[in-house]
Amino acid sequence: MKILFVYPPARDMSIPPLGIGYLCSVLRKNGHEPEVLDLTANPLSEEELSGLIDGFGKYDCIGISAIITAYNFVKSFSLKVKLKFHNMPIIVGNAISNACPETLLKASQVNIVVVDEGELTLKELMDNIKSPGNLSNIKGILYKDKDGRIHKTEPRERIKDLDSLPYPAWDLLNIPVYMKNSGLYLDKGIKTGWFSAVRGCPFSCGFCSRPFGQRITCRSANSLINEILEFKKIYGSSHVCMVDDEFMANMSLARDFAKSLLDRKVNITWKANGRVNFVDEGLFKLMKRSGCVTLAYGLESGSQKILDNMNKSATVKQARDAIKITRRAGINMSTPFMFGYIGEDEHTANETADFIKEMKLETTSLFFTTPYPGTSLYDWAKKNNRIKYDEDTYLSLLGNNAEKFLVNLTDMTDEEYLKLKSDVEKRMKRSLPFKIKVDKYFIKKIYYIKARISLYGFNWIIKKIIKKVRGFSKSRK
Ligand code: B12
Ligand code: SF4
Repeated sequence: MKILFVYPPARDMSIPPLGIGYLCSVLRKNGHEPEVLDLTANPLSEEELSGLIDGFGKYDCIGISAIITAYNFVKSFSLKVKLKFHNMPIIVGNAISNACPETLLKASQVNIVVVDEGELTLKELMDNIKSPGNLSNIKGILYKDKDGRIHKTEPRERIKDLDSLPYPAWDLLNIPVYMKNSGLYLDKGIKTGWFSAVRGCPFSCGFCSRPFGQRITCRSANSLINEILEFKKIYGSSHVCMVDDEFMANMSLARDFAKSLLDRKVNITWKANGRVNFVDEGLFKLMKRSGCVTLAYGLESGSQKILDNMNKSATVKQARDAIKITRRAGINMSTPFMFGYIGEDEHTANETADFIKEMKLETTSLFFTTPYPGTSLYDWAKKNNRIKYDEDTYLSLLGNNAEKFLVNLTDMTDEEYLKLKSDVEKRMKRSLPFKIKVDKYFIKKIYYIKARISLYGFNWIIKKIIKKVRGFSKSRK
């Protein structure tokens, strides 16, 4: 069967859609013929896209990989496809499926939504795509029957042995485009490869929807390293980005990984997501020796009240200790914070600014808290009438605007809310130590130049200088 995977346009081009990569390799292994249309790596105009859709007759099925920000795209794209190919099955998977599967089936032309992991479910769907009567026997989906009624099948069991999956079909993923846009700044390795080793997360932060649920499954360190080496051989990468939300949730995997990188002399740098309650100085030093350059901690707030409201299962003290230990191990950190969670006020926002100042963090801006469907925060916001739009309008507004103020979850007026955010950010900028300001500017510049040289060769810098000199002399004439 021929399936076309569509990856919607998104603003961030730093990580390729690994989920599609896995699905393609599993389908290929089973005799199907997947292709990928990546509208993030290769954006198209409306006309170009319509032109392409005209040629969709050669596919047996269209699969869209969408997170909630692609809600609007899924609606308009599925309509365009159905207007030309009325009987074309359209399947959607990825995080949108946990967020609003029924709404999506009702509001769009999508036929089937695949929940959680896609490999086993999609393989079964493709084997049965010509006989829609069998859908009720396929676990892990919601589907619309010919009368428009929605049915939900039994949940699909998780894949037990992730090592048994083939490597993602990198050849279908526009790797060179993502390499150009990845880790241009504070990552040392620059030529990046992306890997997934841990699915699921045991925590229940109120703002987060975990696509793989609470149970954790992991790759083994050796299989992960085999994959990294294979990628390195093909693409010459020298840096690894572990994409998972919670790589450090399995500290023994992190230890095995670091040890094996050293034993097998892999010689790469790497970064991953950490959590302030998964910290161990000995392990971090080992990780550093193995090439770990950055850990990202979603610290979210410097106020214990807000962390508790978020159900973050972490304390400000743990955050403080984690920062100190990570620094002592010589590992860089990225530390995003949120603004405007339930209960945020001047006092809690200032606690966050004080914490950032005390810990000398680089952070100078705060993310708006946006309640995404499928989270307990969203349920709270709906119950308390904080969302001023009907569901369809709200989901459409989420678009690629994740950096926009959409919902006020606090007791402040919107004006007070925006003023407080801006005042606190100004304070954070002012209190940024001079050394960090200089580092931020120069280190970013240096890594940018290093990245370009590593991608385009030394000639890039010569051409750049010649262009600058020409531009300068023209402007003087
Ligand atoms: C890496 C990552 C990113 C990367 C890019 C991701 C990419 N290229 O796919 C970056 C950093 C760019 C990113 C950005 C954002 N992200 Co993000 N991201 C992730 C993260 C941590 C891992 C994704 C991943 O690669 N997983 C590994 C692969 C193997 O799994 P997968 O992609 O889920 O694919 C599997 C299934 O979903 C399914 N599947 C996938 N596609 C398809 C298609 C079909 C047809 C089928 C049948 C099945 C299927 O099968 C695959 C194999 O099992 C997830 C959390 C998570 N654990 O999933 C959040 C997550 C997807 N992100 C999220 C969010 C909110 C965002 C932002 C909006 C954040 C923000 N406020 O700015 C932005 C969006 C920016 C934009 N639109 O440009 C949310 C989505 C919530 C939701 N309900 O939709 C998640 C779930 C985080 C969370 N825990 O809440 N993100
Ligand atoms: S924010 Fe991180 S720790 Fe919290 S539930 Fe989501 S993935 Fe887990």
